Amino acid sequence: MGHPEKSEWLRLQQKSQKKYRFIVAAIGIIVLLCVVGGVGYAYLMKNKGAEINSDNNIDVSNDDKKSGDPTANGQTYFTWDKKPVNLTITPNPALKKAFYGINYGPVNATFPGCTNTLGDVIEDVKLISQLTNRIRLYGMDCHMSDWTLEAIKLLKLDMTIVPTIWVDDNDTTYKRQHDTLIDMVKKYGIDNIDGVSVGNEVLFRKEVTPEKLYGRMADVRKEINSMGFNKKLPVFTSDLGSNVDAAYVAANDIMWANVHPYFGGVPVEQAGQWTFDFFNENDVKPAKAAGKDAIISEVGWPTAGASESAAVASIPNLQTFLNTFVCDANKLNTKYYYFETFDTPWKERTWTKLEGSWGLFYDDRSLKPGITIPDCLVG
Ligand SMILES: *[C@@H]1O[C@H](CO)[C@@H](O)[C@H](O)[C@H]1NC(C)=O
Ligand SMILES: *[C@@H]1O[C@H](CO)[C@@H](O)[C@H](O)[C@H]1NC(C)=O
Ligand SMILES: CC(=O)N[C@H]1CO[C@H](CO)[C@@H](O)[C@@H]1O
Repeated sequence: MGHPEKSEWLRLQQKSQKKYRFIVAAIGIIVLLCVVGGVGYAYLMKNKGAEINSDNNIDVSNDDKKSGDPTANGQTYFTWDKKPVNLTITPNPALKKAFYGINYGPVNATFPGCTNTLGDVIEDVKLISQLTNRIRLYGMDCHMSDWTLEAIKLLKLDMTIVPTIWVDDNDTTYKRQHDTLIDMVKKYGIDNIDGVSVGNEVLFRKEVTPEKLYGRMADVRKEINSMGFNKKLPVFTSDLGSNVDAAYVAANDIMWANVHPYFGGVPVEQAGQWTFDFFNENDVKPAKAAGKDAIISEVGWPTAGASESAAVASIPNLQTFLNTFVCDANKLNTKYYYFETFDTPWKERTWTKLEGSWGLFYDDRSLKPGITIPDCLVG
């Protein structure tokens, strides 16, 4: 297939710049932009001049006070629309534990708004636990990661997370995210953490230099691994699967690659095979040569939004992608985090319909109509 990665890179890069100019000009807000399916939890600061209270950054939820003591008995948790949460998981026969891992962005968890609740995260984790044992998260703000660990604990699940210290071009963001991660690790330990990602697609967005990012990764690795835990926590970043060079391989304990057949403009019938080929060539090979593991940090298919040449967003196409990727990946022992659990209306509001439409579920936790989760169990 030649070198699709190079043209993909250029195309996405140009798209990103166009979009950036448009948003800044049209809306006049600060948007730290990321364009690929793996739009992370960028921070949308509607009011540039606003003072952001440092307490609010960490202590934002209406549920925080109610859940001060997570071990308290008889505690009732509520979702944002005030529904009480029942900690018993009622199995949904439509859901199968077929995914190696899945990407999860809680609703209403967009800093500094943070109107999400622990109750929402518990409801989400009840659902996600029927699809996989592994969750990848995009940031530390709005309690999205520590509450996921809290939910796993409250529900007594054997699940793990990969939290991300979100990195953009603002050192304040990094410090806040970093400190929240360290606090979380102190509070919960690392038994339920598989590794820490420092940034997602930061190199693609060129928000910090590779040297600065790799330096931060080394610092975080040293910091956590000197805290006396009984296992070593891998530290890495995640970036486009095409964005790999020797320094990248050297800096990562594990290679995490976002691989998006959709942005490759691949027709859905070929998208599964394309993903395996692309990942093997660009990521597994260099990782293996360095004696390291490689994991697809994002792979998925959108159900609405603009087509990308031969790649068309629709629910039937999502089903085709699930049918041609998930069980084959499990058979091949390819490790992947499916992108993603829920639609993200905030991304649609901020960017495009396409960005917000990658969920298996709508944001109200209903499975998209006509979607059948493949039935091929993974451990
Ligand atoms: C929670 O749900 C379970 C299963 O549906 C039910 O048996 C139990 O009574 C519920 N608990 C509460 C407190 O509503
Ligand atoms: C960086 O982020 C903080 C809030 O997290 C904000 O107060 C500050 O203005 C930002 N700096 C820049 C240069 O955008
Ligand atoms: C309080 C709040 O922001 N609630 C929002 C949470 O997310 C749902 C689903 O996207 C919205 O409908 C709510 O308005």
